[in-house]
Amino acid sequence: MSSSASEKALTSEKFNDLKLKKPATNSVGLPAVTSAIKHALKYMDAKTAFEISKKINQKGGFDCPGCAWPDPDDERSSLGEYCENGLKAMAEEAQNKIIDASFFAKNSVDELAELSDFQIGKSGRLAQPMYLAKGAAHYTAINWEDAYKKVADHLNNLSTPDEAIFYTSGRTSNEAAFLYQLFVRAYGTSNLPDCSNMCHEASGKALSETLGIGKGSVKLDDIYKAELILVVGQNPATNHPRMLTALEKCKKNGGKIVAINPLPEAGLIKFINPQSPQKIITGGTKIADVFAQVMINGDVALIKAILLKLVEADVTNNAVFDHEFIQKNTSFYSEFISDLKTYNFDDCVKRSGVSESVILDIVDLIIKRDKIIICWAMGLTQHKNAVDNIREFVNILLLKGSIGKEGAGTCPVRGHSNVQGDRTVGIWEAAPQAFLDKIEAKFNFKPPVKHGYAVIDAIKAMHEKKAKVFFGLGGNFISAAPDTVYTAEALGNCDLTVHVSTKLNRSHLVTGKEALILPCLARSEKDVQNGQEQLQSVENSMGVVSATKGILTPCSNQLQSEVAIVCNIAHETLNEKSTVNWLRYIDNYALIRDDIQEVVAGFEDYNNKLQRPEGFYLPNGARTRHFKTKTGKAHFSINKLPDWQLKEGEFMMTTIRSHDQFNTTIYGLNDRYRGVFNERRVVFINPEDMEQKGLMAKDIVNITSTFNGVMRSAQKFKVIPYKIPRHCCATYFPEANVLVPIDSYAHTAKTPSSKSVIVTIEKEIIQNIPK
Ligand SMILES: Nc1nc2c(c(=O)[nH]1)N[C@H]1C(S)=C(S)[C@@H](COP(=O)(O)OP(=O)(O)OC[C@H]3O[C@@H](n4cnc5c(=O)[nH]c(N)nc54)[C@H](O)[C@@H]3O)O[C@H]1N2
Ligand SMILES: Nc1nc2c(c(=O)[nH]1)N[C@H]1C(S)=C(S)[C@@H](COP(=O)(O)OP(=O)(O)OC[C@H]3O[C@@H](n4cnc5c(=O)[nH]c(N)nc54)[C@H](O)[C@@H]3O)O[C@H]1N2
Ligand SMILES: [Mo]
Repeated sequence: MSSSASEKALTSEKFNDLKLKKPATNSVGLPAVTSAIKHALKYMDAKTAFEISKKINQKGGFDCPGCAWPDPDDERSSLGEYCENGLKAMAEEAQNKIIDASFFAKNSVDELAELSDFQIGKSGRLAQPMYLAKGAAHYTAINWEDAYKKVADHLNNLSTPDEAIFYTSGRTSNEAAFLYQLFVRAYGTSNLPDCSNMCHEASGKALSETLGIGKGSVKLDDIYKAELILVVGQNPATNHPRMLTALEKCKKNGGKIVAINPLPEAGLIKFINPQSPQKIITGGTKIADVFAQVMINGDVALIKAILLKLVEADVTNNAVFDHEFIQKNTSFYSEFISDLKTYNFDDCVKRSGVSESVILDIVDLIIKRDKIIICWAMGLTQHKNAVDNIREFVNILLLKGSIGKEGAGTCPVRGHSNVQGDRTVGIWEAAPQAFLDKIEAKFNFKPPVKHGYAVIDAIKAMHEKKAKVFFGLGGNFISAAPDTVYTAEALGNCDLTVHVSTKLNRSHLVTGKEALILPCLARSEKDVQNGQEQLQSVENSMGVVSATKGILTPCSNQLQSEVAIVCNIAHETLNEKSTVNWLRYIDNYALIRDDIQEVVAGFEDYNNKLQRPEGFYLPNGARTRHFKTKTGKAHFSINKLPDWQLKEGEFMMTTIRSHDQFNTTIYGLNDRYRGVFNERRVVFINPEDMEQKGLMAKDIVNITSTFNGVMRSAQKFKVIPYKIPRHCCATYFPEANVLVPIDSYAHTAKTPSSKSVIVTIEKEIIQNIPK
């Protein structure tokens, strides 16, 4: 009998050979360069690696498919504008192995599901369309026309378009994303969940409410000019390595940096610029001037403690806050101050886990400076109180007038390379009415007004059998989503699951009754349509739209571009009913941009502006103090202290990325900076907690979370003693996603609370597993 969806969804519990070293006290430098080159040459041939390194993130080249950190507006480094992990991302895309029908004939779906995520990823690039028939054990080849027809037949047989779900991951270009959402709306639903729902959705919500725009306000140049930067809940050395170069510049200009994190991440301590031979010799730049080792989910308490001291200081000398800015540009200041005064400083200090002296150091830095930037990522956004976390940090900026001026503002550091652009061009289950009206005016059909499902609701709808077709444009839904077993059951309930992908992943193995794999061109590959090389575009974390053009020969001649796939499916599904001529876009992507500029604000003269090598900035009200909120001013907000409490023996668990992964793509089994080698099924625990529980390094434990009376467990993790606050622990995503309850998510944003899961940890009884 074949395995169930949930059996196939779980990551392998087999151990490797865990080795531990002392965590690093600095990041990047020569080891990063050598590690990147070694990795690249293991999976790519030398010529490809060289070609890539010359074009990646260069003007006229292609955008790194890794993170969304911006490229400098002016000069680009001749030594290469990429990082160790960008090169690893490339090695995944440009690897020299391919997967075709013979691979699937040899390996059944059940057999593939037995492999680890690392092994699945290393199987090779998907090279031809594949189909899994009802009840079949193996995928078999299918031609593109039949594949399109199957998707169209399923979609046209649903009783309502709302029974279909159209997921997007953040690598899709603006052009493909725009057409995709246009198709989904023309088909008749707003079910457009995306990876952002699990990522920066809470930032979008908090920033829209308080500053009138769901994106950050700073430019790269502001980072260089800031007097103080707070880096909160973010591990830049691993996830945005080029950010460290910008932080280094800030420090060189006299700026100070505060890191707020439960873990002493290497990159926050010291950075050795790999582009500077001198720095490699002299030992680099100290990054954080103050490190606040906050309790997991202790951020609101920490900020409240800071705010209370700031108010006290302002009352004493009335020069701490920018009262002119507050008066002229903000609303709800007095309400905010009266609420703040109901909190007790000592209580907040205790709940933050940070010592009073460190808090006073931060307060002192804030008092004396007003060019302040707050940078953050998943450490703030993946909690029940995620929106509050971010709004509370915005309060600090508003008090100081640190928004809409040079060297100051908000900097949510986005994840996927085009996740921000996808949302800008319409991947949004809750798109504003004004956008829908523009679509209607331009394309002559009425898009559905009702909001669709975001990720959590999409999973529930599939679980409850209200949705029957799942379509993924990129991504790896089963491994990225929370509550692995529940999500697997949900996908298993579908009649059809379809994935447009570059690489094999677990979502191709945890399928509906039928499944399709549609292999597409990767960012780095040439996209030639009708004899012409096509250009696409992306938006980075700071709102710059720029062109990207692949340079490599595609790994197979059977791949199609995402644009072509979307257009063909739209044409096949909607055929003569459609008011849009889908097929005309395939031959010339400039036509897509002509239409985007008529629908999306800020894209006027799109094709011409894209010729600028450095790209162009989209308009951003917060940058110029034009706050598009209900009152037309920036809003102070009132946020409660989160009300969780740990019972005896419980831990607050956060799920993090290792240095050797890009989300669910596992590059390797090491986490070099944290001193962990050759293993991912690990849990980081404070040595004092270990002693109390009678645990030794490398002991095997099982982890359980109980939420609303339902128990979820993850078996067999090895214990690692680590400098993490007491009563906290950390595991890697996606191995621990099975513990994240589907119903535990951020209020209003619905980001799964994968950074604060209350768990218990018990030693595994069987002790005959090799350590
Ligand atoms: N190489 C590489 N680059 C990537 C990615 C990748 O997987 N690999 N992923 C991309 C994506 S999609 C994203 S969204 C970003 C993610 O980038 P990050 O947000 O940096 O990634 P995480 O590993 O989730 O790290 C979260 C950080 O928050 C800290 N943290 C955990 N809980 C808390 C808390 O309660 N409070 C505070 N203050 N901090 C906390 C953790 O210790 C960790 O340092 O990176 C992008 N870039
Ligand atoms: N517990 C826990 N869960 C998390 C997180 C966490 O911190 N903790 N982080 C969350 C975050 S921030 C995010 S963004 C999500 C990520 O969720 P996703 O975006 O769904 O996951 P990825 O791992 O980035 O997707 C990788 C797959 O995308 C496909 N792919 C790669 N490049 C391309 C391309 O150019 N085109 C197409 N069509 N496909 C491509 C490949 O097949 C690859 O296997 O996970 C979330 N889940
Ligand atoms: Mo993300």
